[in-house]
Parts: sequence; C-alpha cells; structure tokens
Amino acid sequence: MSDRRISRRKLLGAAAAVPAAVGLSSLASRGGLGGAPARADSAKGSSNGHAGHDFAHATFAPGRGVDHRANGFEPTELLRDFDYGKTRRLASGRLLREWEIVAQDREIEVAPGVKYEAWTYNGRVPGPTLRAREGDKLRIRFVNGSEHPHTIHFHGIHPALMDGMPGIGERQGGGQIEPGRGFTYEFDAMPFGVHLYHCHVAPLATHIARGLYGAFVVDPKGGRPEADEMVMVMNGFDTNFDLSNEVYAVNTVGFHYVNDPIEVRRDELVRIYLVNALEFDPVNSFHVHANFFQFYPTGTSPQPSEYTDTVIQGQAQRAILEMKFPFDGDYMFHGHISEFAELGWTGFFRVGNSSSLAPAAAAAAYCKLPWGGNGGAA
Ligand SMILES: [Cu+2]
Repeated sequence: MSDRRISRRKLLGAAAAVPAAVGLSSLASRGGLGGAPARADSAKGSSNGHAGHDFAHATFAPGRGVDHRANGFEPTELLRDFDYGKTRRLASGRLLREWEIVAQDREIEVAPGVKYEAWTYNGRVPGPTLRAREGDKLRIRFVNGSEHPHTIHFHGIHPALMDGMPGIGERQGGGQIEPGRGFTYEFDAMPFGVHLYHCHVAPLATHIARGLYGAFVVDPKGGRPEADEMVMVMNGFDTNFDLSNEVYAVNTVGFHYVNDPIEVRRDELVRIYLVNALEFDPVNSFHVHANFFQFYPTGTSPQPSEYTDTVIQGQAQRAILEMKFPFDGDYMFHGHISEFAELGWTGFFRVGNSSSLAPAAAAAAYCKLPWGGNGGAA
C-alpha cells in the first residue's frame, strides 16, 4: 500500500472524527486546494465533518453551492448538451462536421469552496460531447491556448497522424501540439458507439486528471430508438495533487445531482452514455436504485449484453445504459464504491412530480467530504 492511499484514508477518517476545519487545514498544508486559498468557512461551527444528523442546522454549509456561472458550465445543462458541430454536405454526398476545440487553463469549482486548477477543452470539464453519425467526415480544429503542450487523442478508428500521439506526426504539424500552436484532426466517424477523447501528453495521468477529456458519441447509420438521452462522464479531482482524488463526481461537480435531481418522465426510455474518465483509481462503477437497465458495452452492438443494476468500468471504458422508470419518486444513483459515493459521486433521478427527496438529508447521510461540507445542500 502506497503512502498516498494512506493519506487519503487518513483524510476520510479525519473528516468523520475531528472538526472539519482541522481536516481542511491539513489538506491545505499538503499543497492547498488546487492552489486556491483554503476556505474553512463552509464548515465553521460544525463539530463533525460528517454531520449526518445536523443537516437542518445553520452549521451545515447553509445555502452554499458551486458558482456555476464562474465555472462557465452547469452539470444539469451539460447532461443533455450534445455538440453536433457545424455541418455541410460535401460533393460526394457525405456529411462534414466541423468543430473548434481550444485547450484553456482555467480554475473551476468542483465542490462548494473547493477550487481546482483545471486544464480544459473549451473551458469546460468534461469537454463538449461531440456527436456524429457513422460514416460522417469529422474535422476538429484544435488550438492549444494552454501553457502546456497537449493533443486530442480520439478513441475510434483513424490513421496514425490523426491519433493525437506525441512523437507521431510532428513533421506534418501533428503529434504533440505546443502552446500557441494548433492542428486539425480529420477522420471518419467509426465505429458507432460511445467513445471518448482525451489529451495524450505525458505525464498522461496528470493531463487527463486535470480535465482534458470528453465524450464522443457515434450514432449507428439507422439511429437509435427515441429516448431521453444524457451523458454522464464519471470523473474525480485530486485537489491537493497527491495523486489520489479528494472529490468524485459525474460531470465534475460533486453531489450536483443530489441538489438538482435529474428529471425524467415515468415510462419514458432513458438512454445514458456513460464514460469513465477517472484517473488514479483503477475502477469506477455505476449503480441505480430500485431499477434495472439494459447494458450495451461501448455501445457497439445493437444487442445488450446484460440486464443489471450495477456496472464496473476501468478507465476509458464506456457503455450505453437504457432504462425506464415505472414509478414516480426519487431514485438514487451512485458509484458503488462507497468511498467515491461519500466523496461526491452520488445523484438522484426524479421521476414525475415527486418531492419525496430532501437533498440535504440525502447528502448528509452520505457526506464524508474532507472539508466538512455537504455538497452544497442547504
Ligand atoms: Cu495535455
């Protein structure tokens, strides 16, 4: 067992056993929360970082949430935000889709008061969900506006020069893209399925963990049945740069979908494009309560491989999940690695006009955040 594992276990233990502000300052002394000044005020007066039964008290991060406007993106909007690019029909009859993606260094807030010096595609984490149809011609203009070298490495099938790999294609202007430089990736959309893209510059774990990844969806030629579609990129944030994560989430903000449950309609097909972009931990998982889903690994087959309620994914594994909710109510979904769930990877679906969920209670029941917050639930 490495030291860094121990240090995070200590943090988790500390959050449950000592005043939250102490836990926070020990975090800060390890290098700070992403370089931002440590902010203990959200935990002020809390006698216990866990605070499971104190959710109604003013001591429990009252009204404190993530500043989505400052972040420049909002996880609920991001959920159903598919970017089809600028399209035009080529003389050959094929459809051309074009995007511009700019790498930018940007501070984002990943839990209330917890800032992180992210590296982003187009200012957001995850980057835009690029979506095409099998056989389309794709052209992605990449501009590196970051202070660090980057690439875009797409999963899919394409020529070596288009692979976003340092050391391959520098003489043709590709390979590793230095700050201020750019490159245009061009390839065909194949195979259909749910894929991802990410930076491939070393140290790879750092470049990915900083936020340089996004989902890449290729629809089959005949499309898929009508559904309420959404993208969930499972991720985490190493806010003190000790090579283990302090915050876990879907679409970046810990506990976001507790505070703002995902609204879906009863009996309507819900299709989730699930991508695991987590660094530092070998596996992640997705579990939904009180329901089962059809599981299509990588989305490359029209036939599901399993009917289940829990899936495990290694890094870069992805899948399509399809389900219907037959009953109104609030239904939890979370990483079934309990520690991840307690550190932010927990959310809810809201079916119908349910109001059975008390977000603060739900978050408090789970909360073991090292800084003693509750994910912003007031
Ligand atoms: Cu990079």
